[in-house]
Amino acid sequence: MQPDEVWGERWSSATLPIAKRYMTVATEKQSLVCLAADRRTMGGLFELINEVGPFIAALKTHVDLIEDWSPSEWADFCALAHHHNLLIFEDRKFADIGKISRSQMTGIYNISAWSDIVTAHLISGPDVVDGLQTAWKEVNREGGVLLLAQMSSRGNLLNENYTNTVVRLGAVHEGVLGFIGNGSKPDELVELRQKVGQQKMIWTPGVNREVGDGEMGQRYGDPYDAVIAGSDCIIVGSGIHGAEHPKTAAQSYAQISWNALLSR
Ligand code: 5BU
Repeated sequence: MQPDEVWGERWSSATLPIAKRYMTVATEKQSLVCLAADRRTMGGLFELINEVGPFIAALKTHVDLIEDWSPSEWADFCALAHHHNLLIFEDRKFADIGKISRSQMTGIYNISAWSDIVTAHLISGPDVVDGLQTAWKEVNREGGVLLLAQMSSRGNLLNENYTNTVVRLGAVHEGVLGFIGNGSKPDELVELRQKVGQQKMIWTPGVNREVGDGEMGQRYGDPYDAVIAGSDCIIVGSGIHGAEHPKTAAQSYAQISWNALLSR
């Protein structure tokens, strides 16, 4: 199957190269799964990617979680991710003014050098996106920003008004790959998709086959329902890395998400 057949308007109206890259990889691997690789050691990360790499399309990192992080091991880790044809997504949730966000893409972790996607809050205004895009341009790389339009955690302060503003500003910004939506609430996702339209992506954390409340205010919705409601990528963490058999779990999330996309 070719990506344009599977993704329809999302493919034909995508403007960012990274959007097409994601859709191509997801089609090749028949998986709409982004693994939230929340492991605290480099060894743990390597082990996880070696196990589930073939069944996921993207890898979401929190680089500042890793206790034994070093630039050289991180370079090896990124090479392994590329070997598995994975997009690398640093969930940094940038929120500062444009020029500081741009600088925060460098620094000790040098995020602009290896990330394909990053998250940002739009609380400081749209210049945060320009700052992040400038950082990628400065190292001759292309990337895309996912704006937090919703969150999966209970009691979050991203109310409907705020969501609407983020979508209105983000939908017309060419540096924006799409939006983070709340994977735990399919009804909210349907509404978000209506607001976003067909062009931009919606990626959703808060997804687990065991629906309900998670640890410390996290909430989970069903992976199939999330894709049917309009999610283009299910972000799954503990559903995979916390499973008894991460490989089997990853295969299962891949299959569910792919079937849901085909039905959609
Ligand atoms: P979990 O183990 O599937 O609950 O992991 C979820 C991941 O998604 C974790 O890395 C969070 O930082 C991330 N996340 C989230 O859970 N909810 C959100 O609204 C956003 C990110 Br934005």
